Amino acid sequence: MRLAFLWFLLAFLTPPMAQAQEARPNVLFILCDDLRWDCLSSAGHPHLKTPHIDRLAREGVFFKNTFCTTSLCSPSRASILSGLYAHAHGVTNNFTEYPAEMASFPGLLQSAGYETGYIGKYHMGEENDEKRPDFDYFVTHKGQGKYFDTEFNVDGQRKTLPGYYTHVVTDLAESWLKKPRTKPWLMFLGHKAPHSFYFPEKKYEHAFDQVEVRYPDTAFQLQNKPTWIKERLPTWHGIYGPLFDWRKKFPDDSPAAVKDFAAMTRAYWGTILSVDDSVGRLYRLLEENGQLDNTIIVFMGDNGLLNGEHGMVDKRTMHEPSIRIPLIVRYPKLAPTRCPRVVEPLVLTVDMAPSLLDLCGVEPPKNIHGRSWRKLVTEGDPSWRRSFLYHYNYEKQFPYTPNVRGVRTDEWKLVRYPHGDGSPDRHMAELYHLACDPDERCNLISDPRCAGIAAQLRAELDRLITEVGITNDKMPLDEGVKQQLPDQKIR
Ligand SMILES: [Ca+2]
Repeated sequence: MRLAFLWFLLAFLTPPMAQAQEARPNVLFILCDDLRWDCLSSAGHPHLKTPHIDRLAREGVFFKNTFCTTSLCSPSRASILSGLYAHAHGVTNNFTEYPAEMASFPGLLQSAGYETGYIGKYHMGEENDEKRPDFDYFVTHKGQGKYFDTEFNVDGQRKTLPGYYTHVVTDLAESWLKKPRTKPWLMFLGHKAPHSFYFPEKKYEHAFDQVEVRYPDTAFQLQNKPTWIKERLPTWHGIYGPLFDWRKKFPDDSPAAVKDFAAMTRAYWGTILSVDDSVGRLYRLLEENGQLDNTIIVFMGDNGLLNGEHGMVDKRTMHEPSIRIPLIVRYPKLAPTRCPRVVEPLVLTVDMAPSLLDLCGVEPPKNIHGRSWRKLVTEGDPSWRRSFLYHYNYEKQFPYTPNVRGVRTDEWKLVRYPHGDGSPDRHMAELYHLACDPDERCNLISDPRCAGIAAQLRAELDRLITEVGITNDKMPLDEGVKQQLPDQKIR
C-alpha cells in the first residue's frame, strides 16, 4: 500500500521534470573562420590562453582528429550544413551560393519545429547579404566583413554596426538568445575571426609582443617535396610573399624579413582571444537562463591554416595544418560534464549535420556522406571510418595550389596532384607516414620500401572517390603556380 502511494506520488510529481528532461536540446553552433586546430590552450598551444573554449573541452568532447574535406571557406561551410562533399553540394569555390533546394541541418531542424537564427559571416554567395531560407532570423554582410565597423544586413535593414566584429555578433546573438520562446532553438554564430587580414581589438594588439616567432623549420625542408611548393614561396600564399599585407616589400626571403611573419602571427593569435571572450559571454548567458545543460554547444573551425609550414601561408593544400580543424562539443547528455571525452578516430565536417540531427531526434537526409558520431562518442563504434578522401580544385583566381586528390588514414597520407585533363600527373605525389612523421617532413613517395603502401593507398583513394559518388572526376586544368596577386576585391 505504501509502495502504491509512493508510485502515485512519483507519477504526480514527475511529469514537469520528466518533460523538461525530454525537451529537445537547443543548439549553439559557434563557427570560426580559418582557426587552426592547435590554436587553443586545450589543444596544447604554448602561448594562447583560451580558458572559455578550454572549459567546453573540459566539460564535453574534444574531437582530436577532425578534418575538413576541402580546405576552403565556402565549400567547407556547405559540407558542414549539408553533410555532403563539395562535388555533391556544388559549392566548389568561394563564390557559389548554397543551393536553395539543398537540405541543410538548420532547415531540417526548422521543419522539425526549431526556431533558427544565423548571425555573422555566412560566406556562401560573396555579394549576397540577404536572408537565406532555413533561418527565421538572419544577419550577415557582403564579402568578408571587416574587423571594425562592418555593414550588416540585420533582418532586411542594412546598417553599419560600430565596434569590433567579434563583439558585435556576440551582442546580436545575446539579444536573440534572450527572447522568450517556447520552441527549441538553433543559433549559428559565424565569426570572422581569425580570418585574414588579421586585426586584433585594441586590448589584444600587444598581447604577444614578447613572444618570439620564427618560420617553422619545415619551411626549409623542401628538398624531397614537389616543385610547386617551392614555386609558392614568393607568392600570395608563401612565406616570402606579402603575408596578407603584413609585408610591404615583397618577395623577401632575407632572414630579417621574418619580423613580418612574426607580426602577422601575433595579430592572428590576438583575434582568437576575442573569440574566447565571446564564448565566455554566451556560456554565462546560457547558465543564467538555465539553458546550459540542455544546449548542444559546438565550437568548430571551417578549415585549417598553414602558418609557415612547408613555406606556406593560407590553406587549400592537404598538409596537416590546412586540413585539421578544432571541434569541441559540450552536451551533458552526450558526455557528462564530469566525464570529458577525447575522441581519437577521424571525424569530418560532413559528420556535423547527421550528428546534430541525431542528437536532436531528427531524421538526417538519405544519401549524405557524413555519419553521426553519437555512438562513437558514447560507446565506441568499431565500424567507424579508418580513412577519408580530401578534395580540392585548382582556382584560377588563386593560382598557388594544384588540383588535389588525397587519402588520409590514421597512420598514412597520400596526396596526388592531377593535371585536370586525365593525363598522367605532372607534379610529384606526396606520401607521409604520419604515425612517425606528424609534421610531414619526409616525403616517402620515391622510397622503394614504400612502394607497397603507396599502391595500397592509391587503391584506397580510388575506392573513396567511387564511394562518394564521383564517377567522372572533372576538375579545372592546372595552369601552374603564378606570381600574380589575386584581385583586390576577393582577397
Ligand atoms: Ca575559412
